[in-house]
Amino acid sequence: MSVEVERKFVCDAGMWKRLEEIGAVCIGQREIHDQYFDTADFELTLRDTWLRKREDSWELKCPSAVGKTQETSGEGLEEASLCSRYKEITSLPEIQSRVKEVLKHCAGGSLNADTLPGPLVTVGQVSHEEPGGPEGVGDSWPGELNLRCFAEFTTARRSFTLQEEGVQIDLDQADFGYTVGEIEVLVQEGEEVGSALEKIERAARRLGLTRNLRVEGKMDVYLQRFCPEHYVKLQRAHIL
Ligand code: TPP
Repeated sequence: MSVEVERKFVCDAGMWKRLEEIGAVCIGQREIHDQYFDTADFELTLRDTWLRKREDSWELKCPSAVGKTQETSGEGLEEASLCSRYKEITSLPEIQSRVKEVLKHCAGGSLNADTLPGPLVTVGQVSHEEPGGPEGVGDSWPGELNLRCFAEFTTARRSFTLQEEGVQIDLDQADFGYTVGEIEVLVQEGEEVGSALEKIERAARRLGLTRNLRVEGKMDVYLQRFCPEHYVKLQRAHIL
């Protein structure tokens, strides 16, 4: 399983030119439609667990302990504090079991995950329970877990690579009027994160980015605008 180490940055009007100057290669551009899901009490996101449907695929981002010990001292400290790291899970059965696990541990949780149905496969409007069967591709499963969509937006993304560094740089323009950049390195779980932080720091320096700046992600801005009460709760929980 891979862990995504990333640093967000302010994407100003000069960024395209700077990317070109440092030899970044454009590797594509696409529109991404995201729907984020949680319970009515936000039991997932308050545990820093982010379930989304991106186009037609389910993804779960959850905290990773990768490299935490390396952050307590040393030169990488500043870069480490600017970078987030999340496990990204894309296998639907694994996503479903992790989500159930998180909900099971929620105090006063609205459901008993032990009695939840197994993977579901939807055929037309009819859902069939298929324990151990093919991957649950039907979209009735979020409802079965009392999950509903709380955020939905589309992002125009342009991706670049700095091949010699092994980093990807994404410039994201969300349809609710927010633009942000991300420098990203994928690390295999269990691998050390120090070299990823160094790569990100080198790329950031080459892009002329100011240090010490925590930049808001798309979700920070979306929640501030459209779910301000939940945003405050996430801030109090030190998740955003
Ligand atoms: N943004 C920052 C700067 N810090 C965080 N801890 C989070 C977001 C929490 N978080 C982790 S994964 C996630 C969120 C909101 C879902 C969105 O991830 P993001 O990397 O913003 O979007 P992507 O690049 O995957 O489209």
